[in-house]
Amino acid sequence: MSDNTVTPLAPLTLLGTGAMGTALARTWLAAGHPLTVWNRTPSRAEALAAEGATVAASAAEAVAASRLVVTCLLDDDSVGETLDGVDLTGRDLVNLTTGTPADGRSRAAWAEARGARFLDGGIMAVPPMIGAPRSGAYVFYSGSAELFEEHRETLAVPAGTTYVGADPGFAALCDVALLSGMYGMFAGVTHAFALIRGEDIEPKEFAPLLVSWLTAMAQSAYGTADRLQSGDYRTGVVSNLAMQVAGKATLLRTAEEQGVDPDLLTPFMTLMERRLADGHGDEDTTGLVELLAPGKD
Ligand code: FVH
Repeated sequence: MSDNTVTPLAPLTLLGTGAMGTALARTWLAAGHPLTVWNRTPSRAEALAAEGATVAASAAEAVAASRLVVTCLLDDDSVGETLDGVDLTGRDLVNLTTGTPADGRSRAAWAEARGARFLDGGIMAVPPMIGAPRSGAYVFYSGSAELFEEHRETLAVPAGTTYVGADPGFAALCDVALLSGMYGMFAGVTHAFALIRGEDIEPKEFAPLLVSWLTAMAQSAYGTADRLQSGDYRTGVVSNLAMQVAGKATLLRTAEEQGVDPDLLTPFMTLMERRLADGHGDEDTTGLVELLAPGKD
């Protein structure tokens, strides 16, 4: 005889129904999780009520409704304001609000002092990627491993899950490190388009060339990682620093010829020159990490 019993999906509470909170909420509702939501501005939660969410009248009421409580608010201060005076005893608090590593660590201590287990999260996605199969969306998690294991399936509904350790600051650290890498890339893309601006080169024709070059060059991060871990910055070097610094003049002169402000380019060039002047011309750019973060090994 087959057992037709259906295990009910875990209920959860979500505080914050802004753009990201709403996207998260919709995936849990669509998957069949009982969901209680609260938002400071109640009108922003109304659409979710029509989709099956229970809208709580206060953050305290929302927190009381479920063991698993997810926050997706503007910043760490708004998390503090929202949960100020709310009883967190026995709750599993998952904070998907973007913050710094120090925010994650202090929020963990704060939550634990109030009787809650704590997991911090860094969302590597924009709202349209949430719940979209094959979008590549995922969330870095760090903090209580027990909490993560217990709620892993529920947390995996909106996006992939990557647990990066018990230190509650690590999710934010990985999140911000990836975002910082992204802004370096945006800077390069901006400078490249500025160079061709006003020339007889269509940006739309140039874009695929830029994307394929950056995609190929991004692979160099693996070599950088190998050298950082071995401490040997000379092995596996493909383009040495002496050659790259010599080429710098061409890049800067081209910017000048094209009437492009070199401000996005010069900080990196200056770092390369400093490392070369320190006698590291046979390395590649790996050693610049030491210049940016000295004395950390
Ligand atoms: N949207 C994105 O592209 C990024 C992708 C990566 C992750 N981020 C982070 O997600 C957090 C929430 O972002 P969001 O997109 O939902 O942001 P908003 O639509 O602006 O909604 C903000 C919510 O926060 C509430 N809120 C703001 N201040 C307070 C406060 N003092 N007390 C209580 N709630 C507060 C706000 O409420 P209301 O203005 O509607 O009343 C919204 O619910 C964020 O950390 C991103 O960095 C998103």
